Amino acid sequence: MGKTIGLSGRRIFAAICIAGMIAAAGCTTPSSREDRTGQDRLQADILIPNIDDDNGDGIPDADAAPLAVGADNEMLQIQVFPDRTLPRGAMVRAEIAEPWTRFARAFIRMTSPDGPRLVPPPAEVERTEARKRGVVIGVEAADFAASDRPPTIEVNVTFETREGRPLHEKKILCSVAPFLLSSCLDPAEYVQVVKTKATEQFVRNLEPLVETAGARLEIVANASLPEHDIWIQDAVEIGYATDGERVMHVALHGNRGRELDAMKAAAEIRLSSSLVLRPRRRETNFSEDMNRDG
Ligand SMILES: [Ca+2]
Ligand SMILES: [Ca+2]
Repeated sequence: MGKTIGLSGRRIFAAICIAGMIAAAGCTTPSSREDRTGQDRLQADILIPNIDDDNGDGIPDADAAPLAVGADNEMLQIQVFPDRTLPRGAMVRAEIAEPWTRFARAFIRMTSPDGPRLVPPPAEVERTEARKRGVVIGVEAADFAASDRPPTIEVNVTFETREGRPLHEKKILCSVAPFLLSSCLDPAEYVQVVKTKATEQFVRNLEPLVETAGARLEIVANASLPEHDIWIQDAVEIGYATDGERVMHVALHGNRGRELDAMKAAAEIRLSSSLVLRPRRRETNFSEDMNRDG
């Protein structure tokens, strides 16, 4: 019926440590992303899925056109240096390899009078920029890994002549941060509870108890909600993701197709740009987590 949401400093620290270990094991640091060697060295970075709403338009960022350069923390910008001076008119492609093709996007950073912007590939290489700063590839994930989608995204970057003759290829590897389930042992920041005719008295009784515990009660109510669609833990699964530096609160969208799922999705994306939702395929069953989440 209710769900507690919170993330203690200790758990954030633990999450950062875990992600930090991943980064140390297989990822470059931001300052080492520059690849000036000209060799086909593999690069890797950690992506937090870009399913939040940094521009507040109510649409997860990965489902819309890319935001202004620098406005979206979940869009990694990775420099790639061609191994030689490129001929006039050279093009660059950036393609997401399977099985992530439909679940990630790659863009090319281009200059414009209004400042840099990210455009879909292919694009003509800006040779002066490329000599100074390389070609910058924007990469974002649109979902977490799944049983048929390992947590590594491969981006194939190809430089070619204007006529399409390949000149040089590079691969970029990006790790996708895992979804980490929140624990019911975390101190609660707020408690979500569904209020219908069936739960009115329960919600009334709960409110002072939640306040005494130092948390806030968030009542989910809507006239269109069926009286017995009251189990919030079936409608949303809460957790977080981290790249070792940042922690993003994540709420997975319920997959029952019930009214409460959709209502929670709309409410959460309005509530906060750091609390995000995305419909999930029925590969996990939130109901099975009930006993763990409370
Ligand atoms: Ca974002
Ligand atoms: Ca958005």
